[in-house]
Order: sequence, then structure tokens, then C-alpha cells
Amino acid sequence: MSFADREQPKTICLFDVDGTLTPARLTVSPEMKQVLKDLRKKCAIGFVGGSDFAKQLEQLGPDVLQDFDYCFSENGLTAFKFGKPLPAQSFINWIGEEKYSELSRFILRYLADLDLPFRRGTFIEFRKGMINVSPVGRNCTTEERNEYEKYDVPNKVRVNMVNALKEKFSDLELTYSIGGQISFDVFPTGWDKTYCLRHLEDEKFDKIYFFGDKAYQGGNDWEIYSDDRTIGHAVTSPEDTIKQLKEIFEL
Ligand code: M1P
Repeated sequence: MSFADREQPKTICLFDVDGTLTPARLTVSPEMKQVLKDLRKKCAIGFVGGSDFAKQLEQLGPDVLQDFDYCFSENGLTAFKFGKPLPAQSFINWIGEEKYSELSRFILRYLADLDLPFRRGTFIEFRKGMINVSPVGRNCTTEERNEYEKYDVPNKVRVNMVNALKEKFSDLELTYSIGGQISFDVFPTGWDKTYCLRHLEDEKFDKIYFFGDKAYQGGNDWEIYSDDRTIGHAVTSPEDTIKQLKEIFEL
């Protein structure tokens, strides 16, 4: 299969999901589906999101593998082209059992020695593309989350722990991100949305458009939006995505 049937066979449009193709955590509208169908006559289309494929299936519909040329879940760690799976990658595969054992032992020891007002459970959550570390433990209530955050921020619990990890594991190219209330993420540097671009290399696209709503520094679309390989378009909502597509591609 190829893109020879498209009006612009060397162009692809990539879309973030939440806030770009759908309202955050909700489903795709019939109008968006029609616009994407029309766009697909002009060029290749794909989406790239941080969630897993099951969540994207819920949001974009059961025919998602047929409706998009490329489907990138977890930033492209799980990927499909023309509905067929591409080689997958995982955090454990990347780091290896030995180094992961060293890392997790250091984390658990560090956590054990922390003086915290309270603790719950699940201190390391092992995910496909990262680990998520929580000093208080992930299975705390909403109230406990808020309470923990109030303690963490002024006492710099997570900031200090991240600094200790950076120093101890300076040989590993890891990125640490304190994005939420009770935890921080640890993942290989570069495993943001730009990860998916490696799956496009063999097609040698001339133009890779990217549309995303978090296209600001610190937002999870920033790296791919500002990457030299893409033509980044910041959007404010799915309606804005439709408006911009109609203008650019004269749909
Ligand atoms: O989206 C930001 C973060 O949200 C959660 O963080 P927390 O549980 O600390 O509020 C986690 O899902 C984390 O991985 C994510 O980065």
C-alpha cells in the first residue's frame, strides 16, 4: 500500500487527540470525522497521543485503524500503519532488567528514608513507556492527594528526589517530569511525541503537519510542534482544528 492515490502523496497531517481531535477525554464529533475523511483524499493522516490504544479507540471510534493511515498510542511506542502493527518499544526493554533493578532499589530505599506525614500504597507504577514514582503512593484519595501536594511543594520532596536521581543515574539518558500532584514520571529522553516521527522515516514525507493544543513550552505537544521536521500548528479546540484544516487544504 502507498499514498499514491492522495492529491499530495508526500504530505501527512498528524494530530494530537485530546483538545485537538476531540474535547478532552471525550469522543470525536461526526463533523470532525467528515473533515478527516475529506482530508484523507488530499494527504496521509495520523494521530499521536499519550494514552494507550484502548483509550484512543473509545475516543476516536471502533474503526480507528481503518480511519487513519497511522495510529500512534503512547507517543508511538505502540504504532500502526494501514492498520498493521509496527515494531513496539517499552521502558523495560530500553533500560534492561539489571539497570531497572538498580534504579527501583534506589527509589524504594530513598522513599523508605523520607520523613512524610502519611503514606499510602503503590510507590512505583510500572507503565509501558515510563515509571511513575509517588512518595505518598498512588492509591490515595482525592483529599489525601490535595493534602500531600500541600506538604510536597514547600518541602520540595519530589524536587529533591528528582535531583538525587539525576545525580545517581547521570549515566542514563532519563527525563524526569513533575506534572501532577503526588508523583513524577521517569522516561527515556526523547520519548515525547517526537518518538512517533521515526515511524514515518521510510515514507520520506516532504511535509509533516502537526496540530496540537498544548503547543507551548511545558505542554506535551511542544517538542513535536517545535521540531524541525514538522510544520507545527497550535489549535485552541477541535473546532479550531477544523477551521485551520479547511483553510490550509481548501476542504
Ligand atoms: O498529567 C500529569 C500527570 O498526572 C498524574 O500525576 P499525579 O498522579 O501526580 O497527579 C500522572 O498520571 C502522571 O503520570 C502525569 O504526568
